[in-house]
Amino acid sequence: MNRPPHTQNLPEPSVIPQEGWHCSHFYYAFDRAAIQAFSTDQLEAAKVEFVSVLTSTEDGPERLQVSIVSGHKADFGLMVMDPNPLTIDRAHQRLLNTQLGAGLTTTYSFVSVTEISEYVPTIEQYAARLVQEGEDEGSPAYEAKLNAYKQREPIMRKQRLTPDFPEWPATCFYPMNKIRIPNANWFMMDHSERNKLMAEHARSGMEFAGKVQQLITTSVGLDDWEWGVTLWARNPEYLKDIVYRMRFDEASAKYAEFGPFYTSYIATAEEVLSHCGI
Ligand code: 76R
Repeated sequence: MNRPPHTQNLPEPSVIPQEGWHCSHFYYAFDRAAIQAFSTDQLEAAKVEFVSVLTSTEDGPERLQVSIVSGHKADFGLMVMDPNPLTIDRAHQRLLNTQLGAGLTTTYSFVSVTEISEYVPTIEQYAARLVQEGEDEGSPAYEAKLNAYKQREPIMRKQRLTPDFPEWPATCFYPMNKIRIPNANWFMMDHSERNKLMAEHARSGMEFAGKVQQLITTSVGLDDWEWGVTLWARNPEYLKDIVYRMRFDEASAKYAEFGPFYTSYIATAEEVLSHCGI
């Protein structure tokens, strides 16, 4: 089909991002009154189906992680990622359509996409930053640091756009905004100033290497907040430590506001059922 000239360089209409994946966080609670109405046989069959729907990989999303939620905001959560937002939503609908779906209520959801932040330095920007920080261009130390970044950059890129989930027990999700009020408006600041604050932020994040992994997904235009923050920790105490540490970074102290925190523990579907006494 002939396209009008001004659209000829545009990609075909699609729900699939040109790079990266869609991401949804879903939270559910069991409706015990509804589940009590199940016969023993019905409940046993429903539990088998629940486990199979949450573990089957057929036509499923690229990533699906189940966790047990602390506190009464929810009983369990799913973090689901795929290039196709409908494949993600299908996983959620499929769960609601199981027999146990009649005994589930939805408590919260958050829709976002992955991206490479505009503040992640390119190789050239990283080289310039090394010089700014006092390294002599071409010196062995400069070359070593630059080479290390060249090796790390593609791995980081993949992990930001199409991440593997860490094998750590604790996770925490919260939405956040950068505020827009007089005298503290993130979006009115020069890029160079924002870049400086994000570099400070990244330095304090890197102090938690090996303890915390983060995935920042963007929800501007997609959900009620601007970003979703997913953290995984080797131990839940590091969740507290990193969030406290970052409260002192100007990017968070002055400009960030946060939504509800969902703290949860990675589990299998069977573990969710037995933990919740279903
Ligand atoms: O991607 C990178 O590793 C490059 C450096 C970096 C960027 C660009 C980085 C590093 N972050 C970036 C962007 Mn982050 N981050 C948060 C929170 O609770 C709070 O105070 C804030 C919530 C945490 C805990 C965290 C952790 N970061 C962002 C952005 C997007 C800004 C944009 O694009 O406009 C937000 C909203 C945000 C928020 N960050 C790191 C971490 C950690 C642990 C790191 C080190 C990364 C690593 O080496 O893996």
